[in-house]
Amino acid sequence: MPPELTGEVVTTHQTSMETACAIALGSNLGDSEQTIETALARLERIEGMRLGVQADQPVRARSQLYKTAPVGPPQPDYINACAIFHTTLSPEQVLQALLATEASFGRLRRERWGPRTLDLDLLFYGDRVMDTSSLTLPHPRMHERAFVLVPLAEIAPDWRHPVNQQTVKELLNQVNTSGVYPLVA
Ligand code: A4P
Ligand code: MG
Repeated sequence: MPPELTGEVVTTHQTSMETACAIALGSNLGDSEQTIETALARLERIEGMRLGVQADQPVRARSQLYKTAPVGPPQPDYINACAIFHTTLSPEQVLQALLATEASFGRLRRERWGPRTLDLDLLFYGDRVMDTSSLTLPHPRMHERAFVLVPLAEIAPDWRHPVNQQTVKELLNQVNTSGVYPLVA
């Protein structure tokens, strides 16, 4: 495993310094595979963001890439992936980092759920539950989306959703995963 994919294993989602957060990446415009790899590299370079491992899960901190059928209006297939970062940033600062990274790929917001060069969603920030005009945690639609749960279950199967108390693996068992395939290089 490359060194950047390893990290110390923390015993809780929240240490005095860092909080584990789960991020979903999606793209269906342009060279989506390259976009997701570059986006991960850019996120790693942000001060206070460290690609890490999930509590008690000394496994890869990023999933493989998946090809997924689009949810929403007709549009090209997506490439999706998930990653876990350990961060010293606040939830709002993580969101700003995600929005800035989306913008760095030239994303323009048009149609809701429409095609995009890069979509970055904050799924979990530790066990934080919040709902403000700019940020809802956990992400409000993550629990019903196979294109999120399949990659997330690969790297964080036992992370418990702080609202419905089900693990990612349990949530995955309740959704239809047809249309979500590992991308074979
Ligand atoms: N926002 C609030 N909470 C969060 C959060 N937890 N994470 C706010 C990220 N953003 C959050 O997001 C709009 C605003 O949501 C942000 O400015 C932030 O303040 P957006 O990304 O501009 O809107 P959107 O993505 O067009 O809409 P939405 O509802 O977030 O779309 P989703 O849910 O992200 O779905 N099909 C496949 N197969 N794969 C996909 O990745 N993605 C979508 C987009 C649709 N269909 C897909 C996929
Ligand atoms: Mg989004």
